[in-house]
Amino acid sequence: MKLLEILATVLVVLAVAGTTAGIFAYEQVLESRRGCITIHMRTYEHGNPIPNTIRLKKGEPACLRLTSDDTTHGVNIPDFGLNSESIHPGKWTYLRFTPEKSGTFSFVCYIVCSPMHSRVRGKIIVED
Ligand SMILES: [Cu+2]
Repeated sequence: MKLLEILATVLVVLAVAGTTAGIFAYEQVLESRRGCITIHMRTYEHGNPIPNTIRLKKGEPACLRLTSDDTTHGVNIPDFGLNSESIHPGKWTYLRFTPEKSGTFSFVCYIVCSPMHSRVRGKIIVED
């Protein structure tokens, strides 16, 4: 009887873990299909964000899918008054917005991530 209880518990744990992993993987596929642009944040010393320049369309909803390849970062887009949540290595953070003006704008890191933190930046080109 004890063995059956242990086996049942293991099966329930595996089912819950498998379902959670499946939902997470499915969500990632959905996000990529929704047109999210993936940006890998990196310190200046590690090469800065990749890609470093992204292109968006004015008036069209945008989705940035952010992760870090080294340490914790944060994305700030001053011209749009936007901050992402903290971006941790191996995790995904999403920043959604609709650019309502065209031009070339900077995105910068707002979390001190390295001695050259102030140089962690990229470019957003919003086209009409
Ligand atoms: Cu930084």
